[in-house]
Amino acid sequence: MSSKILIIGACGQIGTELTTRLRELYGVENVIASDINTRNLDLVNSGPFEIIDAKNFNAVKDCCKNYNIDTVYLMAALLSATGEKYPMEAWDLNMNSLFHVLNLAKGGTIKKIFWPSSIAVFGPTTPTENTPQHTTCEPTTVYGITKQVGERWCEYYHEKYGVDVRSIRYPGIISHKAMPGGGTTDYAVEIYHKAVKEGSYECFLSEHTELPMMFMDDAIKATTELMQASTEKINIRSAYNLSAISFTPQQIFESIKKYIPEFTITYKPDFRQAIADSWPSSIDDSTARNDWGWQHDFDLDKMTQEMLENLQKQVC
Ligand code: AKB
Repeated sequence: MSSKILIIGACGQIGTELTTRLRELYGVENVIASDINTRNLDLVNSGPFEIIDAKNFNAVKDCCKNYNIDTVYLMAALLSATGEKYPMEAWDLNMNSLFHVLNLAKGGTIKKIFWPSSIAVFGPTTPTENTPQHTTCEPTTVYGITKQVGERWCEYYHEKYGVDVRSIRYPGIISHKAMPGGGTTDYAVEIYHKAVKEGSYECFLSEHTELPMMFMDDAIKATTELMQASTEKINIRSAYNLSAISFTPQQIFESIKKYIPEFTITYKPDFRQAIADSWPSSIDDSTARNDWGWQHDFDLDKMTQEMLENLQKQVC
């Protein structure tokens, strides 16, 4: 039987587009999508799909064995804003799901893991501009703590048990297919939807809050390229810094206004402002660029054009 890929959390914002891309690369039948429910029916009906609770070790193990899974992409997680509301649930899901796949790899059931980390590993004591690959990481959110601890465990399992686990510190990801849920960077997706559908947006971050961001196509490209890179190119087994663009709510608003001049914005910062304030404004990803050749394609205006074109088609 040929080896296969399992995506856990396939119905989420990144999982949805990652599933499509991996199926293009490796064939529909070789990529098993899974999630805790069937909330994305297009995805559920587009190829092999299993309902799996990422916290259930036996469910993950049985699926890996039944399909002869070789590689797992673990995309299930509670993000920064939701994690602050449900700290124990975030710890439970984010840590136990990681241990399950690390232990399956340690035991030889699977061979390779992709696990996403995040800029949330950084905190107020981290240098905010061009944040280096190796720097102070004192996160102040539960989500950030799970990602920072997860990175340590990934490196530990690689060093001690030879587990081939690879990871990226994703910035905020912007896309027009599945909506993000429960993140602090979600405003940068909502703003496009509101611009197209309502012509105005009330932003939950202040106008000058600069954060690292990336268009989904770049995030998917980075993920597949990292996983395809030969082992000797992977020098970081915690998680790679990854960067594309940084902008503020004011700058994304101005970019949208070039195409929708009547668009208006107001600012009403909420609890997510403190989370955003604890994160860097830009990231130094030279290690990823040097090690496995990472390059981004989308700047702010190119992303805005792509987002508006696609969202306008959905409205028509
Ligand atoms: C969030 O805002 O929580 C996520 C992230 C930066 O990891 N998008």
